[in-house]
Amino acid sequence: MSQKVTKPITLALSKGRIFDETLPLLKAAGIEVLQDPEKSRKLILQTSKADVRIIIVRATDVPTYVEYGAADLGIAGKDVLIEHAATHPGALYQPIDLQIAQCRLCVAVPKGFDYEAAVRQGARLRVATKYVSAAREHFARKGVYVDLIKLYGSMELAPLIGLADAIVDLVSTGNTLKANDLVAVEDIMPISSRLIVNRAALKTRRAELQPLLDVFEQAG
Ligand code: PRT
Ligand code: MG
Repeated sequence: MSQKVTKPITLALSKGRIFDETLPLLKAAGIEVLQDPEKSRKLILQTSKADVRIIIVRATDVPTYVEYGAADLGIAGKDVLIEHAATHPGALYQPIDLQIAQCRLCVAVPKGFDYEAAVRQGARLRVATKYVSAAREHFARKGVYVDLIKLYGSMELAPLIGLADAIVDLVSTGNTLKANDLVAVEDIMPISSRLIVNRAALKTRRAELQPLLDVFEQAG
């Protein structure tokens, strides 16, 4: 006689703003997270519901865990989802915009650099970014030729030391740009975080997932 062992529902989150802003949504569903990822080194966190656990992964890895079913659900920024979709189109079901971790994807240049003139003159701009797909699409839409330079962080540094003319980066308060004498010259798109769901889990575990989906639906 086989006894059915049910795997807990696994939600993939990144530490920091996404985790912090997801906590109140879980709380509203009566789900308390039992460890604090900033204090504990644990990467699998139990919750007050025995059938719901949280895994802590890098923000850019959240789509990968969900796509392959290691997590049933995840929460990731639209920035991360656009870059993931460029190489894994249609891999994830994205039902809900949770409106958390909001910011803007922008083009920024050093103060005093005449971006409009450079674009008008058809100069071939060097643009450093972590968001290569979103940036490529933006400049293609504008008909501007750019050489994209992929970086993994500290984009603000690139124009200051001559690696690039401009950057494409996320901006929330604007303090980071200001501190580095950069100015945002173009808004590409507003960014917020989305719930993503493993496509197979959505079919095979629908009944178990539905209460959580409902909670996030109300939040979004
Ligand atoms: O930090 P780490 O390298 O581990 O990973 P990550 O940067 O991908 O993760 P995290 O937790 O920093 O960001 C997770 C998600 O939060 C991102 O994918 C975005 O969708 C969203 N988000 C919201 C932001 C910001 N606001 C934000 N301001 N992500 C990054 N920033 C950075 C930005 O890149 C820039 O360096 O903060 C700086 C600008 O902030 P201001 O306030 O100075 O303008
Ligand atoms: Mg970060």
